[in-house]
Parts: sequence; C-alpha cells; structure tokens
Amino acid sequence: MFPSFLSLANSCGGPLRTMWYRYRGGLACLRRSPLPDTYTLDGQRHLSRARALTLVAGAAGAVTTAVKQKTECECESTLYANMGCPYAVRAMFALKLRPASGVRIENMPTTNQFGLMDKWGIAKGDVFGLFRGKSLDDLHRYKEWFKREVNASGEVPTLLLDTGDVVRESEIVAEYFDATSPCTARKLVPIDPLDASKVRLAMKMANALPGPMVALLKNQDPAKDEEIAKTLSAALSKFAAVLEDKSDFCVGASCTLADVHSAVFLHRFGVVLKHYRGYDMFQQHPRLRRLLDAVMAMPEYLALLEEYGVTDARFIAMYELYANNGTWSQDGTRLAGRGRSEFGR
Ligand SMILES: N[C@@H](CCC(=O)N[C@@H](CS)C(=O)NCC(=O)O)C(=O)O
Repeated sequence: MFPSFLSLANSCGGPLRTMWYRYRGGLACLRRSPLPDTYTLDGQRHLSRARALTLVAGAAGAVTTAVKQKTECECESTLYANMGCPYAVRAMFALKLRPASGVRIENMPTTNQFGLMDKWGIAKGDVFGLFRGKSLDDLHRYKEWFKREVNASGEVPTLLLDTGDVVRESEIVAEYFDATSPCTARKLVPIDPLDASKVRLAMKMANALPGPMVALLKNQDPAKDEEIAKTLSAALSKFAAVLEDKSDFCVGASCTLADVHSAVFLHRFGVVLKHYRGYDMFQQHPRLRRLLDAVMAMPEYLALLEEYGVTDARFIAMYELYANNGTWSQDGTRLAGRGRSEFGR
C-alpha cells in the first residue's frame, strides 16, 4: 500500500505529495521515538514507542489518521547541538541568522564533555550548565540512543528532520538552514555565483584551521610549539589572503556562510590558545581580528553567547582537558598534563 500511495502522490504532486511526506514523517517519528517520556532530556513531551504503537494500531493504516498521529507526536525538526562544540555552534549561529519555526535545539553531550563529567560529575564538568538535573547514566544512555538511532558518528551538529531524514556536517546543516529559512532578510550563500564562489573559497581555506589549533592546544612538548604554530600561522595567512578588503567580513559587506564557518573557531581558539599556550593568533593576522570583531558585534551572535552564558572563562574551563591532553593525576581527581604554560616553555 505504501509504494502505491507514493507513486500516486508523486504523479498527482501538490497536496497529495505533501500528505505523503507528512505521513512518512509520522512513521519516522514513531520509529525515532525510542525513549519513555521520563527519559527525554529537554523536559518536552515525547510519546513512548509503546504509546505511539497503540495509537498507530487504532489508526489501522488510514492516511488521514496517520497524519493526525504526526501532530499528536508533536514531531518537529531537532537540531542536536552543543555550545561546547564549535562545529555545532556553526549550525546554531546559522539558525539564528536564518531562523525557521519548528526547529528545537537539543543538547547532546560530546565525548570531550564526558571526559570531564565522568571524572568530576555534572556539577563541575558541565561547564555550560547544559545538563543540570540529569544523571550521568541518563546522559550516556541518551548518547547511545543518538548514535543508534540518529547519527552513528555521535557527532553534533546533526539535524533530524520531521520526515525522519538526517542532515549532518556543520557547513551542510548551516547551508540547509540558509536554504530553507523563510526569512528574506539575508542569505548566507550569496545568490551571485561569483560571490558564492568566494564564500566557498574562504570556507575551504578555513577548513585548514581547526587541525593545528587543536594540535597546539593538546601539545604536551613545549619544544614542538614553534613548529605547530608555524603550520597554524601559515593556514591563517592563506585564509586571510582570500578575504574581502573592503569590509571586515569574509566576503562582501555582510555576514556569509564563510563568517559562520570560521568565526566560531577564531573566537574560542583565540581565547584558549592565548591562555594555555601564550599564543596570540591575531598578532600576525590583524585581518582575522577584524573579522572576529565584526561577527562578535552582530546581535545574532551576541544573543547566542548570552543564551548560553558564554564567557572566556568558560571556554578556558571547557578546554582544560585538551590542554592536558587528557592526562589525569593518579587519583583521577585533577588534570595533570601540561595545562597552562608559556609558549615554547
Ligand atoms: N565534521 C564534523 C565535525 C563535528 C564534530 O567533530 N563534532 C564533535 C564535537 S566538537 C563531536 O560531536 N564528536 C563526537 C563526540 O563527541 O562524541 C562537522 O563539521 O560537523
């Protein structure tokens, strides 16, 4: 029955096709409703699988009932994200810039956060206070469910659509928001193909940044700082070289996907590399300071920072595990690697 309805819907187009997608979304929602009500982390109501199945049994396959079921399911798109992760923040920032209704954000713990929370407990290890009132067991089960049912890589950002489809990879999720937002105020990917190509080029150059940023922060051998910083600086130069010279944003006079892509990394790694390694990314690259300042003055970015209580101190606390490369004291109570140090010392 399903395939024949699909072909009918496809051949008729319009309302029937919409109905099919809604119906399919309803089913996907049921498939993806694996947790009893008590298990959800956001306090919102989700039907348990058992309750959903009971309702489906009553529906007896009627399309209209299934569509109604979807409404009862309160299915909407869910962005699994986390302020602690710069990739996830790309998607969160893009959603602020290109809003859409019906997208709710769920905080999904990262492996890095578990690294702190498993040792220190949630009260101290959950630096952004994303998981207050939850137990570690709940969080681990939640993450396992996420890997099993939504994204096997366990990565944020991941966007689960109300159809059951999954959109993943930060720049792709960000671009999805850009393409689907009903908001007409700005586009993150310019309509003009030449401008769009410049955005892509800047993003491609920015892809070389996270590797050496993380490497420098995790580096436990001061003698290797110089070499890693050289690689990082070369990547920063290549990125800066393709940026707009008539404005402080990457391309054109306003924020594009390239700014979303790069600024979230410049922001937090600017802070933590200075704190933990005495390395100032912006000293040799003032153009990148201007880019970051332009983004940090945007109301949408400021709103995001305020919503999650982002401060330099919190970034510093969150990246302590990296700065020690995950080395703990023997009694497991404190981080005991290199931690904070001068550059090269
Ligand atoms: N290439 C991915 C990278 C995303 C990523 O590495 N996210 C990290 C957190 S910053 C993650 O979720 N890792 C899996 C985990 O922590 O379990 C993207 O651009 O979205």
